[in-house]
Amino acid sequence: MFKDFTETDPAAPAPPAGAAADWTVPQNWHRFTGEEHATWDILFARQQEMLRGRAVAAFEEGLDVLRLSRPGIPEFGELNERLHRRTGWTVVSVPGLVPDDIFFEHLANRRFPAGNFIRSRSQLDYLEEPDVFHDVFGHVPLLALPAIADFMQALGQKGLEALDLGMLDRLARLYWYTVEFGLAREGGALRIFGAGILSSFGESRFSLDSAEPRRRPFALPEVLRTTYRSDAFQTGYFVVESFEALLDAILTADLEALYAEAALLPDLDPGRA
Ligand code: HBI
Ligand code: FE
Repeated sequence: MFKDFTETDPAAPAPPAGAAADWTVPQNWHRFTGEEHATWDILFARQQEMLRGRAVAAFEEGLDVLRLSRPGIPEFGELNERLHRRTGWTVVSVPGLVPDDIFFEHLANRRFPAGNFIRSRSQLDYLEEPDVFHDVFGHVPLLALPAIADFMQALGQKGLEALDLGMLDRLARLYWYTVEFGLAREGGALRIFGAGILSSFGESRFSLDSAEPRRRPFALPEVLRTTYRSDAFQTGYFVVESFEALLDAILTADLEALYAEAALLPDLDPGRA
């Protein structure tokens, strides 16, 4: 699991040395060691096996059209040729967590920031910050699907607006319960589409098979009121019926009105009965 990366410093720190004003850095692919590439391969093989029949169909298609199953950490130049051709998205390299405004500005411009490092071999299941495996294996395949590509861009735009309104905590819940921990119903079966689950060995089984967590139909006003935790498996998930419906929800909602409405109501616990 990873820590709550929504709590970045509002006093917008300067980018670290070597990073551009938008916090991007060259991927410098040749710098990855053989051990680091092998770490990717271990994680990839383990997740691909675990996710068989568990991930939404578009995830498998994305892995395929982006040729992500070739060994080693993907080289972004090559990955971007395929991804950009499909949906106009590109992956950019960042040193780690970036400030909220920078993050959403990238998404609003169809650039997905990916951590320029990989977890250590001794910590395959623990993530302090999103690394290249979480970001590229978890998030990027679905960016090859037009509805998700558009949804992610809309999250970027709405994230920038929410920052201005002082409502980022609410928008972050929408991000969390969809892009990170979303489930979908496909042909009557529950499937995973959130990157936080897709990139987690333990939670990819737990989220679908365990009787513990609640699974509720996705409803935007309810999501905006639902708290989450970032240091344990979720106690509740939201299930979308289609990505087109999800996209439509964010594009047609009056988020400012929903934020105001939510502010008058108590927060909801994701694990409630
Ligand atoms: N930075 N690199 C990186 N990756 C993220 O997912 C990220 C971030 N900065 C801010 C942020 N996410 C959050 O504010 C959103 O997930 C809500
Ligand atoms: Fe993520």
